[in-house]
Amino acid sequence: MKSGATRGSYLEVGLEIRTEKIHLVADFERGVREIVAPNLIEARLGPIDAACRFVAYGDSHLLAKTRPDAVLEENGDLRLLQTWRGQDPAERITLSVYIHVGDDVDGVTLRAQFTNELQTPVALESIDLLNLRSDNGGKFSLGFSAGEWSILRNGWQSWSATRTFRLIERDPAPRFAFLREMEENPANPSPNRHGRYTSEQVLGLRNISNGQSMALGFLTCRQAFGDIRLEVNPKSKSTDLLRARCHYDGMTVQPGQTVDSETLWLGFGTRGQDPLGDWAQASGKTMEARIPEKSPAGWCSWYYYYTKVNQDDVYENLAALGPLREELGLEFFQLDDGYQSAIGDWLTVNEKFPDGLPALAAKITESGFRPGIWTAPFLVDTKSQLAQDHPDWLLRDSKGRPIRGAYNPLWAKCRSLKALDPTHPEVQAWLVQTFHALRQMGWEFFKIDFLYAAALPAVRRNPAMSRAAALRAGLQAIREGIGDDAFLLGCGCPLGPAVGIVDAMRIGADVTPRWSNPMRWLARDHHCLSTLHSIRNTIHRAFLHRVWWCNDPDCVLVRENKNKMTLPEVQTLASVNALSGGMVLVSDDMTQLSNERLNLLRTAMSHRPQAMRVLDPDAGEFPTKMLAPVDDGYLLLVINYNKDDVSPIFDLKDILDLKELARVNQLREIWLNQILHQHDGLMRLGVIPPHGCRLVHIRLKQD
Ligand code: 9PG
Repeated sequence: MKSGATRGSYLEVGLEIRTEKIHLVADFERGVREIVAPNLIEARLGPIDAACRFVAYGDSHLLAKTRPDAVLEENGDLRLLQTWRGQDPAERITLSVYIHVGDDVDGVTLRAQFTNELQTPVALESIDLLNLRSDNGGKFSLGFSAGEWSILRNGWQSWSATRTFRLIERDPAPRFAFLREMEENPANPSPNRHGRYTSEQVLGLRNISNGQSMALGFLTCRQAFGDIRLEVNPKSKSTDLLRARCHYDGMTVQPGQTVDSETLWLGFGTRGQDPLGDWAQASGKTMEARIPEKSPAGWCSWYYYYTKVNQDDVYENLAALGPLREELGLEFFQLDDGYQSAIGDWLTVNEKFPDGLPALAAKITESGFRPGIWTAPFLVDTKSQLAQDHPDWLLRDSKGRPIRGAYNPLWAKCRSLKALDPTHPEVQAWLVQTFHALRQMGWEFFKIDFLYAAALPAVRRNPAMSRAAALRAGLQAIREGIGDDAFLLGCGCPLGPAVGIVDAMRIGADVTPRWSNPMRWLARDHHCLSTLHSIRNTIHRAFLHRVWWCNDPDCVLVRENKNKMTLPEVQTLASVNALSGGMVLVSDDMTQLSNERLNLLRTAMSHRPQAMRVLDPDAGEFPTKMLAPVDDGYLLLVINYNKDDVSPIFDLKDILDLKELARVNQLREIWLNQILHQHDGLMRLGVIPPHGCRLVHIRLKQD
């Protein structure tokens, strides 16, 4: 419902657009002066001050702060037009921002069009759809003090740390450059300073004292990586900067060409409402997310055999898994890194796999599993046949030197790898052919890894493609090669451009056969391989599951040998991954599993709901409580991250209304197989050992 219209004289001309949830106030001085959530206390921001940066005639220019022309379009959208004039006054660059407020979007959407009306190409750096700066009169508040905010920071790619922060916490950046390249957006390192946060594609904010919340995120990521930058003065707790930026990385825009920006969405909510979830739903819908009906379950070779895996290991595990297949509901059998003759040469095997790839796929299929295979399609070893044959396919720096795609101290043969340029038409054709060939051999499940390499800052063959567009083009070529019915799992992948192409996505760090990793302290690396980091991301990215794709929380390890995790740690990993509703692949030597550990796996596999909800996402890095609805009630998980025992009491009234509470039939702790009791909703969970958990089946009487 819109009740706004232009009114008054020129200088006072203004307009208002009102819906139940949003009031927008605009005028010809500043464009959108203020956006207010009328049902919330002190929830407002403005002015939005859109801007863009580009290079024309050899110089960098910023188009901002001009007095925009504001027009109320026929469909009720507000259009703001900003113009930059070139050397010849007839030549110009325009930035149009379209603002839509309406109940159909449950908030506000903003998108822009950048048009080059010069006689010469320009290089587009960035478009800011929102650029609120306190030094320019910008104001932002969400329920009084920012000291009460919980800030969700989303990492760039699969492995990047994702968590909530309080203002007193810093978002640290790893000490070493090669880690920042492999784990974070190298063009967007963690600020590592109090009050400063950069979140990729979406920022979630909640005022923890009054429950008011806001989500600000890009619905789309087809052509530009989008990020949200928040800077709060830690002393005054006032906001210095809130900015939503699309990054075009200097891509060429030809004379007469228009670039459509990604669409930004802004929404507010009170306690019990979930604007972050609303953003995710809208984004998944816009990007035509692929959501498999059933989350895959199966086996993966990596976390036991690593690169040393050989053909006999594969055959032995196939034989051991056969009898368990139906009981555990295992569908996929996935061979990971270690079979290939070189990184880049995916169709030829090394001496450890004498039967070759087609025979291997056939053998897996005969055993009743769907065969899965690992590749790192955008990485290349300089000694590979591919690099020898096509040195011109590599991504290069401005001096023409091939850039580093990955540095992995664990790869003995080749620690440093280069990256392929998927904007090169020949690379695209090679991707289609290679993946088509793998599919023809019988492989049906494709884990594609180290995908960030395609989106590293570099000089690209096609200068009209940004980093995000380059990655998406590469992923599309792979999808074309494997066909629509094959299962595609992304890993090490910047998230946004993969939505609508992959079926599943790794959403956290690799698990390790130990709870934590000393690199967290030694290298200040909060992204690194570590079971604890994997669990953290599985929890904080739970809201993306079955919305953008099927989440892959990484493998479960249940073995006793070659595993430094305690039994409670193994149970916690299995519980989080099962409860998440995402993929569950086990990665042990199945010929050596004890009955006890096999039973542990049976228990985990028989408790896989569709999805879970985090009850305390604002607990900081490590939320402790998760809940998942099941047919006859709920599964509740409570984790102890401490190094000492805890004996918590859980209040069922926090999750059940009084009617449901009266229907509680049985409370059973699953790992101990123990009946728990409640009085007036209060339930003692007993002693939880360090890094252990309690998984409670709350059964309700069915009426
Ligand atoms: C195979 C592995 C597995 C695993 C993937 C990925 O930062 N690093 O050095 C780093 C190395 C390996 C890695 C992730 C990060 O693991 O996540 O499941 O497939 O590759 O090499």
